[in-house]
Amino acid sequence: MLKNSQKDTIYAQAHEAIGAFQFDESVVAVFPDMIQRSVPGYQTILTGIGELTKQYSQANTKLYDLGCSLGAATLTMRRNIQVEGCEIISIDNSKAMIQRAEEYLHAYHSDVPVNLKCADMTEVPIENASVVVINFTLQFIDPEQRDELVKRIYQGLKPGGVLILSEKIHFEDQAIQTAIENMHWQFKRANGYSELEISQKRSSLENVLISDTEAQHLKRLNNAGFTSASIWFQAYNFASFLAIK
Ligand code: GEK
Repeated sequence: MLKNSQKDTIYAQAHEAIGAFQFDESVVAVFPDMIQRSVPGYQTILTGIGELTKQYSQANTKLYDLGCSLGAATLTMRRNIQVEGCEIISIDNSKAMIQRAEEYLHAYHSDVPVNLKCADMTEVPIENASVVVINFTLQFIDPEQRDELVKRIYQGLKPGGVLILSEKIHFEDQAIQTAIENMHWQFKRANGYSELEISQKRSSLENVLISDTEAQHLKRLNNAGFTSASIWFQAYNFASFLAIK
């Protein structure tokens, strides 16, 4: 588990214009605090990723953490591998994230090699994989590129391998969408975010975080070839899917 760094106050003051959200140095500095106070169930999902890594990592294979940020999922995967000859490949396209992730990962000892790369996850080859994690990052990828990426992951997985995909989701039914979105905002208020922070963050994520519904995710997973796919955890509008090859 990553230690809390600085408190996230990025949107605490009124901004004259809200630019599109970027994973730059100011976000990196507050990231562990930001994600814990914004994503309900984040810690439980990390614990689940560890459990699933224990169950599904296969000897002499690769494990991927795509959109790794500071490496929280990488750390829990690394701690839970119980077979020989594994390597973790962790990818993020923000240089500032990868630099800080290096420091976090080196702070703990492990015999499992981690290959941290600053790259676009849509361009990274996936091969000989037993576990692929995308923890809250597919939502930032151009929707037109999502099917292809999930297909390539399916093809790069060994039989019995898994994709663990966590995402913010939305609901077709407008009344349900409103109710659950309100619960998420209440979660943020309870974690100390003000109305101004919530609304400015919301504007900055518009057109940057493009969510799908549960049905869209399951259809994409099935079309890619995964016959077994289901949500294994959900807290409000944040869900994690398990797909088994
Ligand atoms: C965690 N998984 O703590 N290629 C690679 N990385 C990308 C791309 C891309 N095309 N687009 C965005 N990113 C982490 C949390 S955060 C989720 C993931 C959030 C990266 C981006 O730089 C950022 O670090 C990450 O995806 C999303 O378990 O902030 O809501």
